[in-house]
Amino acid sequence: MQKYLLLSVILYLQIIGGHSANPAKPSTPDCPHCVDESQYTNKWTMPLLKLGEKRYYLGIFFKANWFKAAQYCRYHGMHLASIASQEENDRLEKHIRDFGLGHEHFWTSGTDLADEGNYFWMANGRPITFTNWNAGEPNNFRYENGEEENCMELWNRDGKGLKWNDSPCSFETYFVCEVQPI
Ligand SMILES: [Ca+2]
Ligand SMILES: [Ca+2]
Repeated sequence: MQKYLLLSVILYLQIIGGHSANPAKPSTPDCPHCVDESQYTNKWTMPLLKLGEKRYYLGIFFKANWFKAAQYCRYHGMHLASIASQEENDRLEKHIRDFGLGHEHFWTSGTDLADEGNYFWMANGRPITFTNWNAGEPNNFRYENGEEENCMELWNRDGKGLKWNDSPCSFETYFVCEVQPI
């Protein structure tokens, strides 16, 4: 009996120790984009980027079509990103540019797959209110294989910054995941 009691105490101490061995790392002047993950430690183990009130994960280690990018975000408890305001747009754009990836394409959760011409954010189901489309977009370009453009990406097409463009959902590129506010 004593043996079991001792075992229980050891297990208990290991559990307590496990929690305290993983302290939060809040933002500091040296690491302005570090995230205080204390309340997320158990759910998100990925390096999150804090910009304003939102937390993102930049998918830049592999390129994926829109669906696989969305799947990757979901697998890690997130969604492809939504952009609700100029501030969110500017913060994200600045970070991607500062990261040296301003020339790349990034998937967001914007799509008109359900209803051509009516874009909404798959991340939260909300219609798009703030917009940042590039000139002439979304143009729903139709390709030779019949595929049209139904998924929204950020792309610096003509040196005007990371504007929005509708692109074929099968296109493989980088992506931005976001943590949904609790
Ligand atoms: Ca379309
Ligand atoms: Ca387009």
